[in-house]
Formats: sequence, C-alpha cells, structure tokens
Amino acid sequence: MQAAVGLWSNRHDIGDSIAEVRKLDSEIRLLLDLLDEAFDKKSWHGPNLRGSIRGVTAAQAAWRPAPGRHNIWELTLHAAYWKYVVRRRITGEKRGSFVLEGSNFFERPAEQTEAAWKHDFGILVAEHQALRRAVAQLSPGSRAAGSTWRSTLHLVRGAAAHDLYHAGQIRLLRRLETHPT
Ligand code: NI
Repeated sequence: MQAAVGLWSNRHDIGDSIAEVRKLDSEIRLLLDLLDEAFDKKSWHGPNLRGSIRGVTAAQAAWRPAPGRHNIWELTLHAAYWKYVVRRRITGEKRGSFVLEGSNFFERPAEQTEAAWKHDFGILVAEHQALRRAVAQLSPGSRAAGSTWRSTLHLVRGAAAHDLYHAGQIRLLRRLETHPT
C-alpha cells in the first residue's frame, strides 16, 4: 500500500513536471516566434527589421535627415546593441561585452564603404542569433522565481517590439532619402 501510494505520488509529480515543461516550451516557442517575426520571418503588418534594411546601400545607410539625427547605419547597430543587452540580462552572464566599444548608439560611418556597412549589418544578424539561442536555452529552472521569469518575458517581448519600432523609422528614412524635400 505504502509502495502504491509512493508510486502514485511519483507519477503525479512526473505528470506535473511534463505539463510544466510543455508550458515552458510553448512560452519559449512564442518568444522565438515574436523575435523572428520582428526580425526576419514573415509578419503580416509589413517589413520587419531585416526586411526594412534589405537592399540599403552604404550611402543610404549613412544618410541623415538632419544634422545630429541618426542614420540607418546607426539604428542598425543600436538594434544589435539592445539584442546584446537583453541576452546578457536574461542569461545573467557577467563576462563578455558588446563587440563594439561604447553603448546604445555608435557613430557611423567610420568609413563609408559597402564592406564596412555589410560588416556592421553582420553584427546585427549575429546578435539576433545569439539572443535567439539564449531564449531557446532558457531552462525550466529559470521559472522558479516568478518575478525573474516575468522580467525575462518582459525583456524578450520588448526586444521584438524594439526591432519593429526601428524598422518603421528605417522605412521612413529610406523614403525621405529617395524623395528629399
Ligand atoms: Ni531604440
């Protein structure tokens, strides 16, 4: 009898943890979909961040609507930087730093060449992939502290929204550059 109760209670625990893992998986899948649709997977509303940058030349990327205003190049690195920040915050990683010195905005171009532009765009893609991996690897244990998990969800949702916020700006900059007043 004792054994049967023990067995039942074990099975019950296993059932709970499977449900937990499934719930976690569906949450993680949703977060990855959000990140991907904001960056490079088909979204219904229009261009996502990568789509908004597609076909931009170094000259277009360097164009400013007014002195002191950010250009597409700078917005691209800004988006890369915040993907890095969110990754660091959700993993709690203490070591390592962003690939560029500084934070938030980086003055560009240092040299206006297609190679330099392509290189900096590559930083954005690499940071997106690194953030994606970090989200995919969030462990069930990271849900233990409720407020920490809520903060993780908030950070990752915000990372997706941030991409789209700047994707819209980049589309507008492209239109302004093509049709200067
Ligand atoms: Ni921003």
